[in-house]
Amino acid sequence: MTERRDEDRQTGVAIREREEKKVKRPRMFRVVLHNDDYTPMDFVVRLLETVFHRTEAEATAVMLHVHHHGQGVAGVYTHEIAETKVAQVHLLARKNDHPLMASMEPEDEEDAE
Ligand code: TYC
Repeated sequence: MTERRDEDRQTGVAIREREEKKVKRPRMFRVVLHNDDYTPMDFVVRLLETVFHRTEAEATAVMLHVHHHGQGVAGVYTHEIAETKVAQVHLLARKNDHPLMASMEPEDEEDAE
């Protein structure tokens, strides 16, 4: 929303605008894991299970995808949750002395990168 005209400042219109905004679904963000040569495969699988609630089969498939293609999607979340997941990955990785990297990107094509 940009500028609002005088008649839009009337109470009824303002309330309707807010109600319409409330039901819009939030922008979603992909949390991306990046490959490296040092993080153990088993660590990445356990992390996908614990942080991203993947089953062992899903976690293994995502880990192998990242290993072979350079990066892969761990999960899709709202902005704040995605930020938290990225921070959790980095915290867990550093605590275990692994260089594992994660990032987030908007799911929508229009505002991507
Ligand atoms: N390439 C790593 C290895 O061979 C495994 C790995 C997978 C690392 C996924 C990071 O996000 C990653 N041990």
